[in-house]
Amino acid sequence: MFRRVLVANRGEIAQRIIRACRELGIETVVVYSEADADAIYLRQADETICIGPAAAAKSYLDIPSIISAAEIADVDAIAPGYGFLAENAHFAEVCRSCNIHFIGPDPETIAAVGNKSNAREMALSAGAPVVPGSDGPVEDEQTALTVAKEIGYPVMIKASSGGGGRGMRIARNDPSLINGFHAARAEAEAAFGDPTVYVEKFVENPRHVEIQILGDRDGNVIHLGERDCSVQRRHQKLIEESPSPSVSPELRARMGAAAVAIAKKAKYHNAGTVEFLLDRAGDFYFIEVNARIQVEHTVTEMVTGLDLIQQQILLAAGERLPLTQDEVRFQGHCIECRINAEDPSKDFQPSPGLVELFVPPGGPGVRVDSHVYSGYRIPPNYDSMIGKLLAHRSTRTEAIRTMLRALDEFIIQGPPTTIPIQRRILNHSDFRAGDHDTGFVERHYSGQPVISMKESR
Ligand code: MV4
Repeated sequence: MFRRVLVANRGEIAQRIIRACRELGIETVVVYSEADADAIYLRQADETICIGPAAAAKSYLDIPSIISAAEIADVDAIAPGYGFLAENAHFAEVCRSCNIHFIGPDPETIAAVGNKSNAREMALSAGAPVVPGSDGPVEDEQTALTVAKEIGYPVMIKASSGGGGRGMRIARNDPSLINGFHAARAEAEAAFGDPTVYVEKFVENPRHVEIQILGDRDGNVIHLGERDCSVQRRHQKLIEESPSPSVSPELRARMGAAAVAIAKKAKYHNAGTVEFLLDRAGDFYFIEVNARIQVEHTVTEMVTGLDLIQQQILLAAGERLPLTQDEVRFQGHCIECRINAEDPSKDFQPSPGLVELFVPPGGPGVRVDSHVYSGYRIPPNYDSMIGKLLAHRSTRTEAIRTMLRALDEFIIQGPPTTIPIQRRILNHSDFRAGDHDTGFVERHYSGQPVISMKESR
C-alpha cells in the first residue's frame, strides 16, 4: 500500500481525499496555490507545499511544479481528484515515468476514452447501444451530409476532443449542418487544438443517466448503479440522485452490463463513469466515458455504502475489487444538491467572496461535503462550488423532504447561492413525479427571477 499520497487538487475534493487517506493510514501532502493559502483542509494534511500563484495554469495545472512537489515530499502516488489534471493522459504518463502512481486509470485508457469518437467506436465494438451516427471522425462536409441523410435530422456535430458539452452544434437541415460542421471544427481547434468532429443523431430532451464503474488491475469490473443528472443548466449539474426515477431494476441491469463491457474494452483500472442518454421510449445510448472520480460520486457512496475515494486509492495500489457484482447492494434513495456561490437571479453569475457565516445542516440522513467555514473567502479563480449537500433516506419522497429541510437549515451568509432554485426544483410537481429531463431547468427557470428564500416558503 501507499505510505504517502500527494493531493493535486483543492476545495472539497482535496479535503475528501485527505479524509480517505487518513482512514487508510496514509500520510497526505497537499499542494496549494497562493489563493488557497487560508484553506482549512491544509491543517488536516501532514504536509503542505505552495506550488504557485492563483492562476490554475501556474499552479494546479502546472505539471513540473506538481511533480517537483511530489519528488521533494517523496510520495508514492498522486490523487488528481476531478477537473485540473484528472483526465490528462500526458500527466498520468509523466507520473508513470517518475515512478509515481497516478490514482486514476492508465494513461492509455485516459487517451482512448478521451477521444470521444474513439470511445464511441469502443462502445460499438463492446456491443453497447450507441446513438446512430458516423463511423469515426467526419473529415469533410460532404461526408457529414451523407451521414445526416442516412440517420435523418436533427443531428449533432461533436468535437472528438470535446466533452461536457463543449464544441457541440445541433443541425436540423443541410445548410445548418454545413455551417455547424465548420463552426464546430473551428471551435474545437481553438478550444482543444484538435478540429476533429463526428456526427450523431440528436436525441431531443434526453435524461442524463450515468453508471459508476470500478475496475481492478486483474480486469475485474463492477458497476455501482446509476446516477440521474438530468437536473442541470448549461452542463452545470444542480441536482443528482440515485436511483434514477426512470430506471427500473431490469434497465439498471442492462445499462450496468453495457457500462461494464465498455470499461473492459477500455482496460479500465480504477473508478470511472459511463454516460448514457435515456430517451422517452426508455431506450438508452452510450455517449461518453469520464475517466475520473466525479463530483457526484458521493451519491453512489450513500446508496452502496462504499467509500469510492478509498477504492480509487486501493485500486491504484494494485488491490483487487473487494466485492463481486452480486455482492453490490443498493440501499435507499440519495439526492445531492451542488451548492454553488452563484446568483440564480443574475443568470447564475459566479459570486465569489467572503462567507460571513457558514452553518451547515445536520441530523438524520444528511451529509455535507464542504471545505467552507465562517470567515472563508471563496477565491474568484476557480469554480464556485461551496459544497455538496446530500440527503439519504429509504424512499425518494423522504429524501426530497429531508433535502428541503436541510436546505432550509443551511445558513450561508455572504454570497448568493443556488439554494433558492434547488428548493423550487424539489417542490416542482414534475420533479416530484420524476418526470424531468435535461431540458427541465431551461424550460421552467430560464430568465425568470428566482424568488428569495423567504418568499418561496
Ligand atoms: C447529446 C445530446 C443529444 N443527442 N448527444 C451534452 C454534454 C455531453 N456530455 C453530451 N451532451 C449531449 N449529447 C446526442 N447525440 C444531448 C446532450 C445534452 C446533455 C447531455 C447530458 C446532460 C445534459 C445535457 C444537456 C444538453 C445536451
